[in-house]
Amino acid sequence: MSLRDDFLWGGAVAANQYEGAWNEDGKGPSVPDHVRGGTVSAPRLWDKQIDENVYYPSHQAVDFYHHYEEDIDLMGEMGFKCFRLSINWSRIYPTGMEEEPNQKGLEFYHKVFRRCKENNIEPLVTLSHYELPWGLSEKYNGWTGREVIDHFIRYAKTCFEEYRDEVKYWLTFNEINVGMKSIGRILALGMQGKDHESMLVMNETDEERNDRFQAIHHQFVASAKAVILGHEINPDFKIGNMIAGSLSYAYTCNPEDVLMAEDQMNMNNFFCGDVQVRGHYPYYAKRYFRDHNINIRIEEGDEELLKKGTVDFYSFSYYMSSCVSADPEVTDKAGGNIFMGIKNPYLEASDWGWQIDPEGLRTYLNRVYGRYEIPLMVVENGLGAVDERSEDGKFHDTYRIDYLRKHIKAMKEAAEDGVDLMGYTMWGCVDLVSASTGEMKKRYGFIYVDRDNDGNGDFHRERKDSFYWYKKVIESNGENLD
Ligand code: BGP
Repeated sequence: MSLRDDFLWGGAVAANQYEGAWNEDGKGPSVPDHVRGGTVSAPRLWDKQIDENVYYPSHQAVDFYHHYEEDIDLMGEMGFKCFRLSINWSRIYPTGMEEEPNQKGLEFYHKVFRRCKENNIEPLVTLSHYELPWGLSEKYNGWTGREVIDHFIRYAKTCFEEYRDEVKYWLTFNEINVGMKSIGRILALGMQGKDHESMLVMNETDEERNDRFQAIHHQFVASAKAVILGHEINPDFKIGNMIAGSLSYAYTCNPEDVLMAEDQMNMNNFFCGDVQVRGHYPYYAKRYFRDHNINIRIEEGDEELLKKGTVDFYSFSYYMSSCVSADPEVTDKAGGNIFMGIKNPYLEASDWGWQIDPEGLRTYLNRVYGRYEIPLMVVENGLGAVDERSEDGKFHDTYRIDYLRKHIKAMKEAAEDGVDLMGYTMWGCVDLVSASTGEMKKRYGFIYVDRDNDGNGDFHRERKDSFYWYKKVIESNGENLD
């Protein structure tokens, strides 16, 4: 057997894309509640004031808030061992700044975790999945303000104490390395830009870039403090980081391309892991900061915290790979949500242009494990596709099964290679709102939800073919992939 007996099979979601009930039972607005729907060609815009006449996909999402029992039971039916979800920070602290938590918010997650337990499912909780309370974003320009660290730690402490006996596995920040790109300004860092600006902001001034790196530093410190605190509250906690897995290939064997690919791997992928696993900024940060005129304030004690607050395991999302080229003539771009590059002629792509690369997952797992030698977990992977109902009334999503099968095979190979792999949670196990485009049309799930891009539908759930397939995969611990 190539996978551990206690391998954590399951699925993953994020509160803002899944829960809905955006202003129920005392929840305050969060950054994504201010972001409109969009498409690949019409990027999502964000509004400072929520406009009653505008449709915001996160407001109802797919209504897990009122469907949690049914959803978790369906996950149980598939045999899930693990369910990755995020706690919506503004459900617990509505503006992020209250002294006392919102009891109704706390109670909701107790109910969720109890239901998981009844189904023998271990929760894996992300504390912050692009869900900064709007109040903090407004007051401090998001994570630019050092004060946000204290607000985050108060929230983390509440969660750790409250769910001490219900949750063992935690992640601090979802895809923390998204902040390494200007694209992460609003969603990952809660930094305010111009009203009605695209969420995928690509341009920034030098000063804005400096603020962005300051904000990332604050997240590093917050993450380290949370790890230290979590271990004090319950020494059995396993607390991980979460990286948007980005794999860059040199487009040719021209040494310039190779060097460029190395550089991208460092800056897009390894930078944050190096801080969170090794406990200090990587050697190449110095030159990058110098070359880009970046000067951040690292306060006394920060370095000590980074050193002490290293993570127990490394988790990541993996959807695609892309190429880089030093040749200005090579311009054929591949699609993607964050780290987009040049098209790879050897790969096919999804309907959204994301290049499908299962072998790349094996490469990635080996490279990361070789670098850090701590347990790894794939906490997001999957295929966003248009699902059409067949004439027999069912969803025959063979393309999704095919995608997952190849990635699971690659993951098993990596485990055979010797990589210490804890588990796999497929992204969007129940259809949910897309983060990059805000669409419902882009579906990932084993479970279909009746909801469309414009907010029509009654939220009822249906099993797709992949549901039955994944059940067999889990039952056989990954041996039966047919
Ligand atoms: C990751 C995010 C998720 C998720 C996923 C798929 O970057 O952590 O929140 O949405 O990408 O992306 P999309 O929803 O844009 O298809």
